Amino acid sequence: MAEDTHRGTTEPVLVIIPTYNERDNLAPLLQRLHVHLPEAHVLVVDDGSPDGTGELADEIAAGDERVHVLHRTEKAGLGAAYIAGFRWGLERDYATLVEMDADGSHAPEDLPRLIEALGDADLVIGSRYVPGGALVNWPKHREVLSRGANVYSRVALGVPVNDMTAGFRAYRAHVLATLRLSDVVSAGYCFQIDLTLRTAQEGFDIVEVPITFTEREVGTSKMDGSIIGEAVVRVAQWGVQRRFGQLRRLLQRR
Ligand SMILES: Nc1nc2c(ncn2[C@@H]2O[C@H](COP(=O)(O)OP(=O)(O)OP(=O)(O)O)[C@@H](O)[C@H]2O)c(=O)[nH]1
Ligand SMILES: [Mg+2]
Repeated sequence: MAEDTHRGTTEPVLVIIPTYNERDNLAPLLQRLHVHLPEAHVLVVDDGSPDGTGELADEIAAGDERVHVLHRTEKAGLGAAYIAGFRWGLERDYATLVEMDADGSHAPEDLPRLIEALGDADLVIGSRYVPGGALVNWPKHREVLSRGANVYSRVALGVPVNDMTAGFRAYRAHVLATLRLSDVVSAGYCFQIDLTLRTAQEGFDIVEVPITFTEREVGTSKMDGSIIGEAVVRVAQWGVQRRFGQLRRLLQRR
C-alpha cells in the first residue's frame, strides 16, 4: 500500500484473551496489561473452565468497566473462542482487535509496539522468528516443532511470514470484517496459519514485529497431538489448493 495512505485511528482497542483453566494467570496478567495500555478494553473468552477462571473473570469485570467476559459452554478450541471474540468486538466497533494468550507467554509490555505498528499495516504479528525476537524457557522440542511448522507453512502456502503460528497479533477491524469468519473451522494453532493465509490472500499488509515469548510458568498446556495433526493436514490441503489455482491460471492464459 502507498506510504501516504491514511489508515485512520487504531482506537479503541480490544484485547481478546481466550482462557481454559487459567485461574492463577488471569488477574496478574490483566493488571500488567492495564499498566501498559490503560485505555484498552479486554474480552476474556472462557470455555467453561472447570477451575473457575470464568467466575474470576466476572468478579474482575464487576469492578473494572474495561473488562468484559464472554462465557461459552464447552472447550471448543482456540479458533472458535477467537471467532466468537472477534464477532463480539466487531459488533461493538472496536478499531483494533488484539489476540493474546492468558498464560503470560505474551508480554503486555510489547502491546504498545504491536499497536503502533498497525499505523503501517492491517495485521501486525508479534514474531519470535524475526531479528530481535526471542524465546525464554521454551523446551527445545517445542521450539523445533514451532520452527518446523513455520517452515512447512511458508513453503506450502507461499506466504512470506516468519511466524505464522504466532498467537500474539493485532488486527485492524476492517480485516476481520472482510474475512469470512464463518468459513473458518480451524481449531488449534492452525487457526493462526489459516487467518494469516486469508489475510494475505485478501491483499492486506502484514508486518512482523519482534517479541520475547516466555514459556508459561503456571497452569497446564492445552497443546496435543490432535492440534499438530490438524495443522499438518489442513496446511497440506491449502497448499494443494494453491498449486491447483496456479495451474488453472496458467492453463487459462494459454
Ligand atoms: N477459550 C478457550 N481458550 C483456550 C482453549 N485452548 C487453549 N486456550 C487458551 O489459549 C491460550 C493458549 O493456549 P496454551 O495452553 O497456552 O497453549 P500453548 O501456548 O500451546 O501451550 P503452553 O505450552 O502451555 O504455553 C491460553 O490462554 C489458553 O488458556 C479453548 O479450547 N478454549
Ligand atoms: Mg501458552
